[in-house]
Amino acid sequence: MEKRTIFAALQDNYYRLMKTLEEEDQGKLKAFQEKIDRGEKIEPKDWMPDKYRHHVARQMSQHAHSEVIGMQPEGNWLSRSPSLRAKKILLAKIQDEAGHGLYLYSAAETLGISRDQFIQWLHEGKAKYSSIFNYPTLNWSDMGAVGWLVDGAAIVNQVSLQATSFGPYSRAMVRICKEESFHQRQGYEIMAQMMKGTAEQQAMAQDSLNRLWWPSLMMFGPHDKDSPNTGHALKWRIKKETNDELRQKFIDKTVAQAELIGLTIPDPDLKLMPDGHYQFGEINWEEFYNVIKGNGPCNKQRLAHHIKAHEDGAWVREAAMAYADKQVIKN
Ligand code: BYC
Repeated sequence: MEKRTIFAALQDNYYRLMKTLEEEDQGKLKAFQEKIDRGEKIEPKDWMPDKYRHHVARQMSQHAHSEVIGMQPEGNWLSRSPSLRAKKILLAKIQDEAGHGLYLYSAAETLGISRDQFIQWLHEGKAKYSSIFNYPTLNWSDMGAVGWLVDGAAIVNQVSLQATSFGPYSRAMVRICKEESFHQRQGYEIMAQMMKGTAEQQAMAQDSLNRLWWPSLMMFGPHDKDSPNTGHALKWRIKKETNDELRQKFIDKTVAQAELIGLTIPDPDLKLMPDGHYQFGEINWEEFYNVIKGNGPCNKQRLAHHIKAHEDGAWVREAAMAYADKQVIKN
């Protein structure tokens, strides 16, 4: 373990010593930009400016953390699923999220930063995960709303990210998107079932939508004008579309799905415009910033659970390392 801690400290220092764009070799920087502009992928062994490496590592690792932390609000309902069928489907979905986290950590590690380091940054509060997972899941219909809205929002974002410029991220997204569409459907199926049920079940479904609608819109991040990372992200094609463009796409496709099953979007300002897009009300940005600063309803619980699970699993990692060391000695 000692060796890994020293390695982590070195990596931390690397980021403090990161070159600015002005300090980079300008010829290489120009060739790098031209490659991106031609639509070619950047692969791990290709030259890239430190800032690009850092930007992609930040986004991918936060994405991986979101997948893993996102298992907690759903895991909360596994033992209380209303049928064996529902339980099996939810279990499969949660396992998929673990797999997504794994692909993403592995793809991010190709940038030269270890998974241990990413996790350490998460535990130290230096890395974020999606704000949505800091809200509680209070009843079974929240499982429907999470699948329908949270995975639905994630798909809109991730379909766009399939075309991202960093090769390993782009390829991970192709695979993840296939699974996400099953997740979105399982959530929508739960909501549709609830809406065919008793008045009480319908009220539960509407209540889930009321609580999770606005936090789902926040998943896309701040408005473009307040998004410090969007400039470089677009220039380097890390993001192909902006936060506001993706949020609009999500709203436009989700409103009709709500109406089809008799749900009402909790936004009195929602209005279909002649251009076919929905105009919508103001998002509570104070709430958003509060949640990403660590003060949401479940931030402390989510992180504490992750830290505990990580510590409880230390013996597995130590055993794997000891086994790997033995193999080196043997060969
Ligand atoms: N939550 O400059 P901006 C899933 C941060 S999981 C928290 O616009 P960017 C699932 C942002 O990081 C799928 N933080 O940033 C799993 C930045 O802070 P830093 C999750 C947020 O990167 C289990 C600052 O605010 N999907 O589907 O250009 C069960 C300024 O923002 C949020 C992804 O992770 C937020 N919502 O754009 C069920 C997608 N929004 O880092 C389902 C990958 C912003 O400078 N990520 N921040 O300290 C992205 O596409 C982009 O990173 C974002 C933000 C659109 C989220």
